[in-house]
Amino acid sequence: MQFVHTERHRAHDPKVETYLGLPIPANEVPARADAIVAALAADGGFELTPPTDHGTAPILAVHDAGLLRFLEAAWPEVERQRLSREFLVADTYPTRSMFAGMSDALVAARPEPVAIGGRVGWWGLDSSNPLVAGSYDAARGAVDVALTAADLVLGGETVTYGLCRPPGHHAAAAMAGGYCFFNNAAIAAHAIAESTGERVAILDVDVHHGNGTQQIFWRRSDVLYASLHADPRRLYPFFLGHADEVGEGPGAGTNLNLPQPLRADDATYLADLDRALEWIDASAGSIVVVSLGFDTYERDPIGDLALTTAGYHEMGRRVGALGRRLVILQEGGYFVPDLGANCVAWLRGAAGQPPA
Ligand code: Q9C
Ligand code: ZN
Repeated sequence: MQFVHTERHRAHDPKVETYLGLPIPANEVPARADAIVAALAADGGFELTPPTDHGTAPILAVHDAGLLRFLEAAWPEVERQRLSREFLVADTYPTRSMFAGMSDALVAARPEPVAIGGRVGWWGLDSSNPLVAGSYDAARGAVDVALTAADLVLGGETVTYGLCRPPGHHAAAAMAGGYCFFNNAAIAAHAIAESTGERVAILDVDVHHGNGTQQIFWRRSDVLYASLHADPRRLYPFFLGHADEVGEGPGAGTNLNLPQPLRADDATYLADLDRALEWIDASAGSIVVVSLGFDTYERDPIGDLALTTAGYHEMGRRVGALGRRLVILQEGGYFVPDLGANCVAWLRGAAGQPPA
């Protein structure tokens, strides 16, 4: 199997994030990718392919131009103002209750702030998403990884893996957050839909609901979104990911959320995975984009489900058995010691190989 990876991710190297206002060691760190690359190399069945530069057009096909402008300008602005922070994070957000009672048109016409502290809240979801000197460059690299993995499948490969870092599924059209800056999977899915004219399905198995991906395709019928995730009443992103979110307008019925109970095990999870796979199978299309997270793992420090390494092999096997071509893109997963084994297990399953 070809896997797409670049060292560019290393530029995004936050040391701390904030958790309920206090600094904690960052979870989304370069060592995550190092662990996966080492395990894929040790397996021997994976061939490294570097990404090609796709420019900003595929990003702008999915994201608001203002988000891209902000992410590119944010760190230079921090330096220009000599803010003397090792990372940028917001403290003020345009929360929905602030606008309660105002007309949609008037709310939509509120201008973007000019101060960096206002802009980072304007374009952000949460304060646990540190932006550092190299975040923009790394995020551009992750998009190129996703698009190159998609190109390989469009060129005839049956399954490819893109080691995206930073991840992407919390990033909405006009919002970064949850360790995500650009939505790698959404950008790839949109590019595939454009290029094939076919319906594309996204299967999101990160422990967190992919609120950004759901938002981007909410009203679209050409991209399906199915997600298994911890019930948002318990876990980030807290405000979306419920089962009654099914899409609207032309996208009505094209969104499937399957919230999971606390400490869900392999059997519980795989039963709902089958529901998601049957739902995808019932729709036309030949390519599935997988948002792959290992924060469903029993030892993950920020997840609350209880999947195992053997469970990941079986999950990959069932997704591969759909018989569709797969563009598998990395999202979360924060228990670094077992990330490599979990990733190899999943990918070997998807390729129809036995566990290592
Ligand atoms: N104490 C992904 O897995 N909140 N993002 C973390 C930790 C944000 C996770 C709080 C979690 C975002 C791609
Ligand atoms: Zn996650």
